[in-house]
Amino acid sequence: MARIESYISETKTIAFRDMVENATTVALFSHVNPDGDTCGSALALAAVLRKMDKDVDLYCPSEVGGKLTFLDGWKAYRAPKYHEYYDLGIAVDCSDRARLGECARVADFCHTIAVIDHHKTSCMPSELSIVRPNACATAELVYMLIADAFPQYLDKRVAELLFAGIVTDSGGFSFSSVSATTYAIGAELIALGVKQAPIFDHFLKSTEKNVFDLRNRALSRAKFFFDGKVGMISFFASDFNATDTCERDTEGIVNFVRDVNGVKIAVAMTETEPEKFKVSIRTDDDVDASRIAGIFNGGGHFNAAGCRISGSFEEVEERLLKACGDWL
Ligand SMILES: [Mn+2]
Repeated sequence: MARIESYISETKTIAFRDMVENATTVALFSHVNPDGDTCGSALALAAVLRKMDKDVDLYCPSEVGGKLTFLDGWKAYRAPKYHEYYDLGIAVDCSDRARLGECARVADFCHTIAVIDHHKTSCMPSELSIVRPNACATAELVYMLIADAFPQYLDKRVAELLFAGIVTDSGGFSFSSVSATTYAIGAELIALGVKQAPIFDHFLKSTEKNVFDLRNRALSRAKFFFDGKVGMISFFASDFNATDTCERDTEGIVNFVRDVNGVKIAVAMTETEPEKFKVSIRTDDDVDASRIAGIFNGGGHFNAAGCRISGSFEEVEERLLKACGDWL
């Protein structure tokens, strides 16, 4: 089998290896509203670093729960020890400081910061930046780093965490961001003992009944504009109350709108506080979602991006529709 060509230069791989080897205490950071990629990647690194006898803490500004409890070691996010100082902080899948939320203050007390990320709009300040937007998941980059720098610690447990990261960010190896390299890494991980079917089922198919109810409420109110090229759904506090769900349960529902034939831009608005909305934008291959999100100081990937907008529902909807209309 052909060896997987790393996206990361030898210089950066060696710099990363040296940073890790020279550190005793390491803080790993996952982004706000965490997903399988940020947590799978951070937990895989944590497993490797612990085998090297590093003192590792995991930080996430949001609660790590729901589907992420499938990931081996997830409970470590609950009880970081809050060292006053870390030799090394590694921000994983985190495109800017704001996405660290209150954990940014922990990052401030790290002697050195390394960033491993694949967002197009990545701008997190660091001493070592490993940002490769051609990777479909940060887990791909973490695989490359571990395989080149610490291959002796790449075991089945680490492989499962990385596989979960790739599956969630690639829509099960289906998005246009997926490359031959993604499949090659998937094959390596399966060769290490990963059982793919339960991971696909868990992250892509299984749904709690209350999340199913939330999805039905939102989709039943979907609206379409510009001859069906733009589809919009919204989630309000009343939806979460009625179905006993929360913001993180909206994950992926917007894709049902994007999947409607003719839709080029799908938008989900989530009311996080009165007059404050978190916006998710999903597009087909003709439209750059990160540029639409950028109009509102957000960012992300070509086909998946987000931003936050304040205002009444009607105002925010109108501003978003105008931005979408300008792109069509
Ligand atoms: Mn990611």
